[in-house]
Amino acid sequence: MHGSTQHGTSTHAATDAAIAVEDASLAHNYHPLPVVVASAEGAWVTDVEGRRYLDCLAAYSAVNFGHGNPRLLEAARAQLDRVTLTSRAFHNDRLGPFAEELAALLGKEMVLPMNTGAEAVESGIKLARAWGYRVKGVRPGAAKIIVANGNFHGRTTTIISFSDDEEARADFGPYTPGFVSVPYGDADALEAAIDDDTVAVLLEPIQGEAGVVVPPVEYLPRVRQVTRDRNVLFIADEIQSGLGRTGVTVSCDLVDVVPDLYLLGKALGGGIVPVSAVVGDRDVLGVLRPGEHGSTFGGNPLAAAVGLEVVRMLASGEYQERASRLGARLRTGLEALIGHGVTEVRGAGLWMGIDIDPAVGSGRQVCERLMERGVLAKDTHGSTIRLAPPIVISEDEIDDLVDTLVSAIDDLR
Ligand code: IF1
Repeated sequence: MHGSTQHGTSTHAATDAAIAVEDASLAHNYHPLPVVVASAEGAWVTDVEGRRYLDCLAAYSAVNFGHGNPRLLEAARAQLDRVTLTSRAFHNDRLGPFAEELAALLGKEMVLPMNTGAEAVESGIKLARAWGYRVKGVRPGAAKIIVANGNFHGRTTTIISFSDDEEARADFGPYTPGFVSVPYGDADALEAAIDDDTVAVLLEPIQGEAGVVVPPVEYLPRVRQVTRDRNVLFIADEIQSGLGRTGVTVSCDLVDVVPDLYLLGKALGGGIVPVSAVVGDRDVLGVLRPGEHGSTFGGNPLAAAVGLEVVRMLASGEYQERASRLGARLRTGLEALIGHGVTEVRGAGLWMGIDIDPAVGSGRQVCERLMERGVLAKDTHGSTIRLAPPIVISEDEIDDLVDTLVSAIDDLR
């Protein structure tokens, strides 16, 4: 990468010092690559040694619009000088326009604003249960939600209760009941799991942490049909897959499916503030009564101002078109590596999961060599790496990325 030409210095003194401070005072719940980011712009970050890296993670698709996006920074700066937090005990003048335009963007009627993705998922679970008891007439306390094997929906104790990833759930019990897990991509298994107590199905339209797993094209339409026929809510977790990442506004658009609830997060905050939301129609979101759910920061004016600008940037379709066009270029480049250290390439738009031949090395080993060459990426389980650069990446940078991946793999062979 031309970022690597900045790698003249081989010193790591500032990096080592920064990491040492962290080691002493930070919980070790991550195993980060040994790079300490100090600044960032567009698709690039700069570390404390002054070395530049192409960011191919974009904070797990929370930085879809690039680091320091001028429109988003301007929206944030303007709001910082007005008001940033009121709580929902009072109205603020940014939340209404944000909710109205976000709902319109997705063809829905209402928005429940929260902060993190997990909060949006938890809110979706609470909404589905309340709808089940108050509208569908499910037996009190009996509500069940169907989820998919290999899911990742966040880190709260209820959410990890229905995870099948031991690393995410071990020693965090007792677990929340009321969830049934079925194989992802198998609509027959999902249909068979529905019973009179089922209130919802919760799915990622494309599974992120599982390795960017795209289901068969007929899967989501079948799920939509079955849930409609059985009066079960279809909740799409678009927290990682949404907001332009896959070349469309939300990934359900790829197969023309409209769920009952969209869960959004990550890029909704423009990479500046945590913003998440549940988006749906009045027949579901209308079940909530005052005082039944909330959050200190949910819907704060700073978050709403940034979220509103994100919605307006998506309304033009330019980011979706760009992700689709650049993603096709990236996919073509990556597919040429199959049989040369890569066994499979999956994805949609500008979101790729690449399986490295285990005989060559692990995903982590490839990511370490990518880092040495000026590219930052993250492995998921085992030997898969995920590429999700900011959508502002250029065609030349896409081409350089593929060349750098070839070099990193060759270094291991
Ligand atoms: C970490 C990956 C992990 C998500 C989907 C909800 C959430 C996420 C589809 C919760 C969050 C993040 C969490 C972060 C790393 C990343 C992640 F899937 F993106 F790769 F962990 F598996 N639904 N995913 O992807 O959103 O509460 O984090 O805002 O936990 O390390 P959050």
